[in-house]
Amino acid sequence: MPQRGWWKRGVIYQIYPRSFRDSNGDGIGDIRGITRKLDYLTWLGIDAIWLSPVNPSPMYDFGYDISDYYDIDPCYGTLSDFDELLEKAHASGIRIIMDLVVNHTSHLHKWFKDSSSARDSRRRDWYIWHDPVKGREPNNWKSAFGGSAWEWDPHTEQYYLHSFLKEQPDLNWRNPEMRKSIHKMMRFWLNRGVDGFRLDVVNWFIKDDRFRSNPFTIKPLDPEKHKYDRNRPEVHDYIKELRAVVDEYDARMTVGEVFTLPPGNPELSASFLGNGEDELHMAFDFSIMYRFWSARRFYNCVKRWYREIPHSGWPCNVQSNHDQPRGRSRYMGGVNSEKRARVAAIFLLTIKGTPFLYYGEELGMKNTSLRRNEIVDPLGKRYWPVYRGRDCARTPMLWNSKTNAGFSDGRPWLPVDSDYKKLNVKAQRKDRYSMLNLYREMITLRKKHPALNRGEIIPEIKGFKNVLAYFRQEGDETFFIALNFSGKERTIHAGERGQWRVMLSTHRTIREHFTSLTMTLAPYEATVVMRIGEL
Ligand code: TEU
Ligand code: CA
Repeated sequence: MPQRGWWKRGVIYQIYPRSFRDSNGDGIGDIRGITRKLDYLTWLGIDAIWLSPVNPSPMYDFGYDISDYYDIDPCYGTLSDFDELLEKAHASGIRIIMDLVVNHTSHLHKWFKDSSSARDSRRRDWYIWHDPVKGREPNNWKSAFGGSAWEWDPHTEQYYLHSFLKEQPDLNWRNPEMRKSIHKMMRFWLNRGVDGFRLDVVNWFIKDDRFRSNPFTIKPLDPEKHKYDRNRPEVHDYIKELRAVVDEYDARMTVGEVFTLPPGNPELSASFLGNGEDELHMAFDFSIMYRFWSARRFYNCVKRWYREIPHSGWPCNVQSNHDQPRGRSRYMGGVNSEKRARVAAIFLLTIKGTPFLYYGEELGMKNTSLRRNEIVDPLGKRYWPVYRGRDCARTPMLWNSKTNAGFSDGRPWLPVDSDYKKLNVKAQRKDRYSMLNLYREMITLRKKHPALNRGEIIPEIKGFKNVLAYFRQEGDETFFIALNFSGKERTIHAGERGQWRVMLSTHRTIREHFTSLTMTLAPYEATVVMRIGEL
């Protein structure tokens, strides 16, 4: 199904495979489970699935520690299950994006086994080894998951670097042979038909070649803290190499996770697009995920984000993923949390750039509250109760009101959210005014109208009195989107003339016509109108 640029028009849906649908009752979501739910995804109208890692893994970090890049973990199925998913998804017009986790492997990967077997092993230099300095760790680099980033290997008497768990040793991207193996592995999946990759922590691949210690600072969010172990400028040479591999194939895409502290760095994220054509197709900027609920703040985020995107590059937008609390909970609306989530949904699906949805977001799923003994995420286990980790946003998808919300016939690996009786796919499909149907309607409208997917965005009200309004335009199509982030009624006026009609709204059930863009928005109203003629 080649069609270049499909990813600019499409909506991408992230599936955390452990939690989507379990087909064999072992409590763990799997590939066959996803294949069975393709009907649902087709109905919803998404264009592609980004699948969090499904390769073999000892699961210290639930798949983000890969021990074999060429296979599928038995708990998720087999290679032929994967091929079946690919084939059936493609037949329904849905593309598959794999997670490419290549900053590190599992410590059980055969490359690391070889590398750590002896100082003169063939793959010694595929990982990052260092002698002690003054009898200690070579420098002050810290693991993102706590403690020093260096682990002592008593067998070969050197330290190895791990930016995450010690079970996730970092690959040495400066080694050309290692890179060739990654490229070969990418071709293996591209030849099988996958439509692209999401690159895990792409800004961490390259470390300082002199292993200088990071500047000492007591400010927890100081970017200087990671001056030498992340965001090294040389990384771009290797991203260009990687892009060239993907470009050997038709209509494939890449999206990079650019993870920084402080969170969200639009300039850095955009730098991974290169000149717009020679690095990644898209990169995440997480700024919005860390902003409090406010029209002005949201506006400023996207404004800065668009400003950084190179002329021939393309933005993508995201509000939730498997590492962050669920959007609906983050917006902290209390009794209005669902209303806020609806405004956020229309915002995400109408601003310029490819939207990424996280499974369950379309139902308005919230964080699940978990007890200490239910936590399995290594981060949550380590930092409880100060930080409870990421499990709260990884609980099973809610399909219906039956046992385990229809996720599994066995005991789910994480508890099912207690809201499931009301908040589930089956109930929401039937309810015309549900969150799910709002997402579906908006996705359908977005697909139908070029102005809403690839059109220019022209801001009109930039957060004044907590209202955001903008036009989207392409050819002779013009849309006007008005979002009331506040809990109060707001009357707005936009100067544009013409005849307009309501196409979608969280509040207006009648397809009203307007002859001027003066309207009173209900609290938390989100309305999309289209120009239907001249005045
Ligand atoms: O995430 C990168 C990352 O830095 C986050 O794990 C972050 O530190 C954490 O969420 C705290 O908010 C990627 C993956 O998305 C994540 O799931 C993996 O655990 C990590 O890389 C290692 O592969
Ligand atoms: Ca299973």
